[in-house]
Amino acid sequence: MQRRAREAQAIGMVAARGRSRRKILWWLGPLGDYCRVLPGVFISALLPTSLLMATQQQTNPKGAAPAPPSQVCTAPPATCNASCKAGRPGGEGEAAVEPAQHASTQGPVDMSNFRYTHAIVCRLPDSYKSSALGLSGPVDLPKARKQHEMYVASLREIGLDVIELPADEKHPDCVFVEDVAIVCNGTALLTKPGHPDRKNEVVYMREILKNELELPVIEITDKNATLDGGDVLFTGKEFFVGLSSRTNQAGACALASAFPEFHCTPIKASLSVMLLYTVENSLHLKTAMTMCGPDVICVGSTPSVQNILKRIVKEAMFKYQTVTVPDWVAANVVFANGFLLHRSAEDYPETAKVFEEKLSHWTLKSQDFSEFEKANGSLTCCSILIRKTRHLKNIM
Ligand code: CIR
Repeated sequence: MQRRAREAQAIGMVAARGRSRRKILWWLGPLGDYCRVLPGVFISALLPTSLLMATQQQTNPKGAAPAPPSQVCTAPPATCNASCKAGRPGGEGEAAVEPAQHASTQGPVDMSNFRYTHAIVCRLPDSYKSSALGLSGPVDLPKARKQHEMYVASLREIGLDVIELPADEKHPDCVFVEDVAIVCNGTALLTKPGHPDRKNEVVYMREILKNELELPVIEITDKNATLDGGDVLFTGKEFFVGLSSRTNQAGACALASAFPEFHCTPIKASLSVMLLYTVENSLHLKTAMTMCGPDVICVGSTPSVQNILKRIVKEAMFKYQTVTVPDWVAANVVFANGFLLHRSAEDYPETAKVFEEKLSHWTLKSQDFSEFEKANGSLTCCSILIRKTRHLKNIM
């Protein structure tokens, strides 16, 4: 591990200095205080559900300005000790979804949650070609490396300091760093990858997050929890967690506990999408939908994906617009610092057209990614985006 850390430095990684602290909670209402301090189970025992729901509606009406963090509290199930609806994942149901024609015309937008300073990526090991999970065709390794280099170059053009980890031959899927850590508000949560072959990928990531980026790192203690970062959709205001073959309810609860300042809603994301489109059941929630602007979700048009979107919209605490693309795999985009990195016209011509038409108010960057899709990988999978906030001591 130490050897890999030294290697990483040697290949020119940019290691940011200065400590990050948890976001300062600048406002806490009385109910918010209770929600943070008392275990959720205790809260739900104290207050009737109707009161909790009423409070929730009062503080977070859809379409209204977001309530300050911590005002959000839903009655959690007995198994979950966090502000999380993990006991009742979003089910089937109708919900209104508004298409975004031109998101930039919707008034002032808050970009702050989509501004980043750093990205962590990992180089591609040779073992990827033969041993990556869920391979659906022969990988052209030199082509894959070229595509990855372009991807990293794009992240740099977006203005990010890119920390490039050396390839780990023992972990053929190590290039998909997104799955092993979730970084939000200056705090990192190390995940518990749902596939046994990927569990040890967290070892090196822990080292980098703690010692190079100097981020506070939260570990999941529940031994039954599984959580892949690819199942975690952060909208800038709340989390949705796909319950999939890789992520379970205990994993969703762990996320909710790690980031109590945000509402967290588990969404059953597995069934139809996976059965229809993958052999190996390794698809994540974010494969078929990601943020493509503040409050705008980019989503595939297939019925099963639209069904998942409906559940999200129905359960959401905030209102979102959508951009629908014909190729559901190409709905996975990286939105950062006013740039939108999306699948190229060579990979998905129809979807690329939609981006040109509807999202050209962002700086569009297109990316060939065919060799990663062969292992169920998509654009967000290959990086962890981080915003290093100012040192707390410096601003106090
Ligand atoms: C796996 O099955 O774990 C990898 N072959 C693909 C991981 C893709 N990651 C992601 O969607 N976040």
